[in-house]
Amino acid sequence: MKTAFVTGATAGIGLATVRTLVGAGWRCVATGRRQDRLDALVAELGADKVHAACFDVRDTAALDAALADLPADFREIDLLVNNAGLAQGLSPAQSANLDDWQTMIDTNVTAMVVLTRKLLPGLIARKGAIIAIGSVAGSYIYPFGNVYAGSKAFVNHFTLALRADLHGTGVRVTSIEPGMVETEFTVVRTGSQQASDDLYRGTNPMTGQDIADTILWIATLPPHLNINRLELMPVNQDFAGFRVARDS
Ligand code: NDP
Ligand code: 8X3
Repeated sequence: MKTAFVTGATAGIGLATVRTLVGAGWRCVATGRRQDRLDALVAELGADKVHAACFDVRDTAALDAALADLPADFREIDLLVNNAGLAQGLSPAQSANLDDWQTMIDTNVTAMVVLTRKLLPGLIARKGAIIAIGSVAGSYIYPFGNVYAGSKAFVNHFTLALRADLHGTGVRVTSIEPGMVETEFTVVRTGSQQASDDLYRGTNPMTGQDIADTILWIATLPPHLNINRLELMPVNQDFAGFRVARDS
């Protein structure tokens, strides 16, 4: 039985990914800060299939403790899903809150590289795989995206860079770059369930399950195949964003 380590498994894409991988016969380490949701996931899927690791990914000491506490059956990681992340307080750069910027950099960038570095020796030993959830925001700029977009460009690019360093190891590395997925992401981004509902209404966005199914597909391809990067959008979203301002 293969084992995955899925960050951000208390909601959205990560939650759907754990359910999907376990449904396909995997074990999962499920991480997040909300213990109640992790406990519910273990109760739903079984303690033999899911190990709950409750910690803040920005806290390296807590990460180290969580890794040291992994039960024997969950220690040999075959797949790392770098998913935990957020957009917070999106606003014009000139009026942005620096704490919001720091939170996005610490979570989306620093925590991801620290965890990846710590799991790499085991992933190499097992010829495992890394799948990161970047974003279309890392390739196409939109107003107020600033640090979120920059952090996701980092995720996209760091993940591709791992391919080069892992040359010849047999480790597979994929950057998944989604557009709009209806999750709790926009509730966090705007601080409002109503704003989130308003954004998605009538757009037929992707779901966490769409991305989880994609992760399972990539993770179960024959070992000689590597999807380098995969960009997905709902049909109703596109990337035509040029604007022009006129002098008054
Ligand atoms: P959700 O808000 O639904 O889920 C985010 C997950 O990340 C939660 O499980 C949350 O857990 C976890 N997380 C956030 N901060 C921390 C932290 N400091 N420590 C531990 N866990 C943390 O959003 P999505 O499922 O949509 O987002 C998942 C990933 O997908 C993110 O990286 C996001 O940038 C990316 N993405 C999302 C898109 C979208 O449209 N939804 C599009 C493109 C990319 P908890 O709060 O319990 O700690
Ligand atoms: C966020 C992607 O399309 O919602 O990562 O801006 S989108």
